[in-house]
Amino acid sequence: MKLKTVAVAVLALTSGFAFAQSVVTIAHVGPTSGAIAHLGKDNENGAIMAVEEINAAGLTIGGQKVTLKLMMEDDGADPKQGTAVAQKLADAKVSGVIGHLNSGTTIPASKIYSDAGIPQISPSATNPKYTRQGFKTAFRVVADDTQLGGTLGRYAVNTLKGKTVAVIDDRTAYGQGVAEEFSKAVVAAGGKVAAKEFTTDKATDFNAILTTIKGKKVDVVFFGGMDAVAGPMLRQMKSLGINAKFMGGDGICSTELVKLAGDAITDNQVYCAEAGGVEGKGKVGMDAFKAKFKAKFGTEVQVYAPYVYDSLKLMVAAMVKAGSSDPVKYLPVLAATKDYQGVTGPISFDEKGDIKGGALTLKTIRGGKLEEIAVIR
Ligand code: ABU
Repeated sequence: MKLKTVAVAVLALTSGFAFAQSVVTIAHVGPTSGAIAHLGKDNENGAIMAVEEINAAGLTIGGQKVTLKLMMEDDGADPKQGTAVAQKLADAKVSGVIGHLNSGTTIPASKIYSDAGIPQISPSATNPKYTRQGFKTAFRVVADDTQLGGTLGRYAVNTLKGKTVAVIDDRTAYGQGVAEEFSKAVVAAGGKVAAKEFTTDKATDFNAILTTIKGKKVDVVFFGGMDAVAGPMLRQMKSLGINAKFMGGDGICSTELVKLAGDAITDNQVYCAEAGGVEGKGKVGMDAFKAKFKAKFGTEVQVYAPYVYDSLKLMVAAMVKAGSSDPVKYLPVLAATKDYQGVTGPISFDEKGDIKGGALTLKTIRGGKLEEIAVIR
């Protein structure tokens, strides 16, 4: 017993990482302040739930009883704050990172985690670049903007019968990327992009760009950005008498959008897609998660809390399988994840760290509620 304690102490002293200690630290990062704090908090709550469940069940890694500690950080959805937080976590030698929420923070932070050898799983950043930088430490459990924008663009033309569309983006890595993919798909499907406008992720006044768009008499307005901007934009569309369909990616596909837009939304006017989805028997686990989440936090899931929950649990599962929380040891096991059964469905990673066969859930708003139209693979 004594020998074992000494051996543990020596390992702890000689290792850069906390793998020989009885506390393993995983960090969650998202914007828990600012305009999309409701989304950041949603993600953070997913991490809290996973950690509490793991600790309650008891965790043993490499024969040692371990307590999991969650470090919770706020990046404010700001790329500079995101890299500052990433550096802080690298300096703290955390065993892994779940985050960030936004592509604009996830991508620059991923270089810091890669340099530090810290595995990172983003539960929601959808810009394809994140996993195309050649970093062995970067993983994503959702579909990307190529799938999101492409599917929505085809749906706008083929199903909604939109002949002309206007595209607005918020100039973020996510907004620009998803808007570009949407535009490409619209054109490929035989539609026309009649207007391209942009705003910012902090803007509140869209009258100038919406007045230009009104003059183009488009069938569909697509917004590449987040719900905090989409809500007021929908209100101003209504004030200006623009009756076009309104589409967006996962950034607007939240329960909060309905509150932010108020009575500006009519049934079957808004279409969006979550970058994941479950069908059939998979819905049982997801529904149970949502009920448990509501009972614990008193709020509905916004979008990505279940994906955070799965990300954290699968990272810990890789540590258990590797018998170590040392990233050098568990990273190859994490990369080899195959058919992990999460509440968001089965998760396997491809060679880039992307989820294999990622799904999308197409949704609309009816009666003030987000309703699922279809899960698309
Ligand atoms: N995927 C939507 C929100 C996060 C992001 O990619 O910026």
